Amino acid sequence: MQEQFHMTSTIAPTSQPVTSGFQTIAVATADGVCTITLNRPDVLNAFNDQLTTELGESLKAAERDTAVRAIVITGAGRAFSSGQDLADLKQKYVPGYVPHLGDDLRRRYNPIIKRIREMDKPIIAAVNGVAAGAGCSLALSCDMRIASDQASFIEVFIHVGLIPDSGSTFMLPRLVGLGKAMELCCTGQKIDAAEALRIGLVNQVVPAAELAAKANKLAAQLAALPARAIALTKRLLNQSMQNDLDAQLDAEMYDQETAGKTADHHEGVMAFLEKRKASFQGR
Ligand code: T3D
Repeated sequence: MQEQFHMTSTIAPTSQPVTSGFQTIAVATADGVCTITLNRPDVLNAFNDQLTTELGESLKAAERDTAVRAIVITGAGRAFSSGQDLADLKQKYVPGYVPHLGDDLRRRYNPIIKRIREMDKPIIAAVNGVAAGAGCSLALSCDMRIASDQASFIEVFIHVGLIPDSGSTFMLPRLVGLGKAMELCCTGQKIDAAEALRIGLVNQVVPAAELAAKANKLAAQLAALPARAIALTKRLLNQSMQNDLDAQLDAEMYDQETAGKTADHHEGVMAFLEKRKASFQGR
């Protein structure tokens, strides 16, 4: 019965080569899926200024590109990301220097996290290796996480005398509960992929060799579904974290009114009744 709702993608097959112009990330778009690869493998994809700038720019471009319907973020080499580049900080930490890490977050990290959380398009973290500090936060901020069996997660901030930032104190308790979040943040212990799955930190764990293909398959699946309904669903689920029931029921009412007017809703109903696969247009 549900079979009739299975979709066929009507996204024009497009395949752009890896975008040039970026040095610390690689971006490739094909068939509605934009894959952004953090690309400083020698330092486990640590975030220097250039990487946060390029990541921010690539997300903005993907958000604006109507050919992109889903995004995958992953890392090159053996890590997802080791967080802030500590060598960059060390360069600045000469006697008399007063760090303003709050400014740094406002300027570099927070806009990335907000864009990921607020953008209409679904974003998958394909966590290929260690995700530490702000690298862990980046993975947590995505809408779904697929981890390789080689992945691990560390709220490492405490080991450098910092608090969990880039949204970790927001996302982590919502994903794993307050007590577990407290434990992970205050001990800075590393957890492997199996434990991450057990506590609900990731959606699935796959063999390392299959990670890219599985993440791309899920992203392509999302890209072929009704884009407006996906966008509204993402927003509603995020709003539910702050809303009471009345407010949430109102929000559902409002957004269903919108979804009901889309061509994709009409197509989905017709496809079911005509016992054929739906062909969604993303409008
Ligand atoms: O600026 C602000 O606004 C503050 C914001 C802060 C946000 C944060 O993210 S704070 C947290 C910063 N990150 C860390 O403290 C993590 C540091 N790294 C590690 O603890 C470990 O590297 C890992 C647990 C992630 C992985 O360990 P392991 O044993 O697999 O690898 P490794 O040997 O430690 O690292 C491999 C190389 O990457 C090594 O370089 P080398 O010796 O081969 O030349 C190492 O120095 C380098 N590397 C790893 N992480 C970083 C890094 N270099 C610079 N910054 C890093 N974060």
